[in-house]
Amino acid sequence: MFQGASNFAKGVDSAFFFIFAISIFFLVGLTIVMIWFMVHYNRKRHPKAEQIKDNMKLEVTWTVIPLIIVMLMFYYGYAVFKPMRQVPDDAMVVKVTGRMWNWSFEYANGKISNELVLPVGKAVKLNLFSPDVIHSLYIPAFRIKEDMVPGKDNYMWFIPNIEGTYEILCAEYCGLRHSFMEAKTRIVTEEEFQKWFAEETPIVPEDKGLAILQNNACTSCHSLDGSKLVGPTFKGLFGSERLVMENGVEKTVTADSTYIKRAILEPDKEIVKGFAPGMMRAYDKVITEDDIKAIVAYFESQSKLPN
Ligand SMILES: [Cu+2]
Repeated sequence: MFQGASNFAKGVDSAFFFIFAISIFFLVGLTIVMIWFMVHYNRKRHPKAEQIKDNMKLEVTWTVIPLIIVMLMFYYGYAVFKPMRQVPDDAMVVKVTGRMWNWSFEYANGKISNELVLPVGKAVKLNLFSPDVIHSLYIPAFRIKEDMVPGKDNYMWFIPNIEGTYEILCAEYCGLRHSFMEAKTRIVTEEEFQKWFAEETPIVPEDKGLAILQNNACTSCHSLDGSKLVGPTFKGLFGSERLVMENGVEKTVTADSTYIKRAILEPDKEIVKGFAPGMMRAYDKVITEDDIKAIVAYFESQSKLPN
């Protein structure tokens, strides 16, 4: 028997098909009645219009039956929804950050990953966090979706039932690169998970800056290869001359460490010509002084590479 990819999959599908079947029944039923009325009561057969008033039996019937139907729909929906909000005590907790525009998953041991790796058959609670706008964590195969509202804590939980790789999407339109905001969840055996969990994510010292850029989704808008995305590319940034607009005045600045720091902390102060203002939020509460040093060091190291 089909068990579904998560503990909620079957329940959600049943509630959906229940409502779907009722909708199909009424679509077909109402269409038939409509056509029958059109034929039966057309002007040729009934040239004189007639006012029909009060039919207690009929009115009670068409009030009570729909009431029962919508209450049944409510019951099925609620019966499936309720356990989704009751997290078992032994659930493993993972903090999920959804930002413009990527996902990261932080485990109890501090491990941060761009992929949600979970052991099969174990309950997991995802604490949902958004630092910028509303996102929505959606795992279609598991039939779960929950909004992530900045400033409001939210969560979801589930038990993955079948090993495999499943898609994670953002289901709330969150800006230009919303459709690129995807990740994968990999459901593995307990042993594989423990092995992965204990592994350190290697961060090479030279790449610390790049890791910070990637973890904060900077590279979702600023390409590394020279292509134009939402913001100017990072390629060849360090030491280059940039034409920027400050308060409507054009000027040239050199992309040195102070410029890079300004661009991170006050992104709207100077806008590189050809790009729109208001596209990037200030990162003053997210990226620390040390992070900025690492980022600058990364850009500097890149500028020394042969083209
Ligand atoms: Cu989003």
